[in-house]
Amino acid sequence: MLDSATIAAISTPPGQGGLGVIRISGPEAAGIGAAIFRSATGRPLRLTPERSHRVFYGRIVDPVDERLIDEVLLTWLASPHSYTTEDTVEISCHGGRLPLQETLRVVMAAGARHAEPGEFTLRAFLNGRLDLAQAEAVLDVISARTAEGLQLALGDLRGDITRRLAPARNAIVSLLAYLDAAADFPDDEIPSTDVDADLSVAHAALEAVIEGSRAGQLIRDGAQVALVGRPNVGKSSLLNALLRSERAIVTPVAGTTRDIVTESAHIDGLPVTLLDTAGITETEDLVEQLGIERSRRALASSAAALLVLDGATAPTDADREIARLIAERLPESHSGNTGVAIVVNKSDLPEQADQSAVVDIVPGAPIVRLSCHTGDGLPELERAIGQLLRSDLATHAQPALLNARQHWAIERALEHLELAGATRTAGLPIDLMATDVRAALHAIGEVTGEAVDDAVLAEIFSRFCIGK
Ligand SMILES: Nc1nc2c(ncn2[C@@H]2O[C@H](COP(=O)(O)OP(=O)(O)OP(=O)(O)O)[C@@H](O)[C@H]2O)c(=O)[nH]1
Ligand SMILES: [Mg+2]
Repeated sequence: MLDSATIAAISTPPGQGGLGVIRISGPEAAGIGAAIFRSATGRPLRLTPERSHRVFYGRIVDPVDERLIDEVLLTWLASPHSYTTEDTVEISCHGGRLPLQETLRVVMAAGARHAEPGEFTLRAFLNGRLDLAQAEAVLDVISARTAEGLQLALGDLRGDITRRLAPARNAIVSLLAYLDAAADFPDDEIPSTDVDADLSVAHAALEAVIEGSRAGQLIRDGAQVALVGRPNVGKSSLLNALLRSERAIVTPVAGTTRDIVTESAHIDGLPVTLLDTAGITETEDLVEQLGIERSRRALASSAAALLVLDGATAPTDADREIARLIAERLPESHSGNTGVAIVVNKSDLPEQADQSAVVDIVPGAPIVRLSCHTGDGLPELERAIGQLLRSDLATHAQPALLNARQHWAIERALEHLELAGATRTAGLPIDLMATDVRAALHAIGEVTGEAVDDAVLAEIFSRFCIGK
């Protein structure tokens, strides 16, 4: 699927900006650059390998009539030291629609064709500069939403996923060598690679990556946190305080929030979706009842919940009812993590009531006293939310960013290894294992790119933007 055409595209986003960049990659890149570029000195542009990685100042013109198009900087990257490994010219234009479109037009007229989405990265992959996992990490780098997510994506761009799969791959290859030899020379004494050891090394390495991907998913996609409590305790005020903006309506009237308000925030380095819910209480009001039903559902679908209490009033039946609803979650969560924090709000008010009658219903949940009005206690709550979300993860697994396709491929590799193990335990002929072990190797190859077909590649790279 690699063709030898020289491709070009505008690599910066549409709209106006300080700069806009046009990227040209392929064997004709230097010739096209020279055809449309006029240097300030009047000397012709010579883009030779010796002059790679230099920047030239000058003008882009339409070579047909020498009409001026833009004043630019042109960067020259000779093969193989470029993103695609091909000869590459990057033209930094003024960042407006016309300078870019006109420059692209003369680039096309000089012999380039429009790049497909992701085609530069596809070429980097096909030319062996990036493996497939690295190429896909480019998307994660571009779309990272938090500093931590960016670090992970950059790690993957430098080959982390493939490195982490290497122990599994090596064990499987050595196992296969043994199985093939055993099939070919059934009577020979073959120095026994320990089949079980190889299987378990491979299994453990793949499991670790899958475990790590739960952490990675949290860092990349974040988690949903529901704010629940009876009317008027300050759920909407807390949402606003966490967002540092007046997003939700706050009034002294109980039953203010009737539908769920959903907002994204960054809390303790994680992308978090906050759900402000309607206060839960027994009510005759139909609209309010519907809102309450939604609150219950929001609670069920969230990774963590904040039970908000009004520290200035004594616990009510409604508080206890909600606490019980929340406590139902407890047995489901892993590793001693309750998935719930209790927020005792309105700590600025002089009269504070004893909340133990509610708190005791949710044993083990961290309790944070705070005031949405003064902001006291907010940093503590943010840390507590971060801990709630993170502690649900396997403690040691190093985070990994896997997309759905990669995740699925590794799961499949694991399944095949388990089948291979079962074949062995059942005492079936040893060469029967080889089919599954080979399939496991193939599944790993789908992540690193050694075993993907063109249709899959086309699908993967179509998710990229043009010019990347
Ligand atoms: N003194 C004090 N008042 C607060 C605090 N937080 C919220 N309030 C007040 O409590 C009242 C209710 O606040 P809301 O945020 O609307 O409460 P809610 O839980 O969203 O209420 P519903 O939407 O009706 O369920 C408002 O008058 C707020 O100003 C606080 O920290 N201190
Ligand atoms: Mg509200």
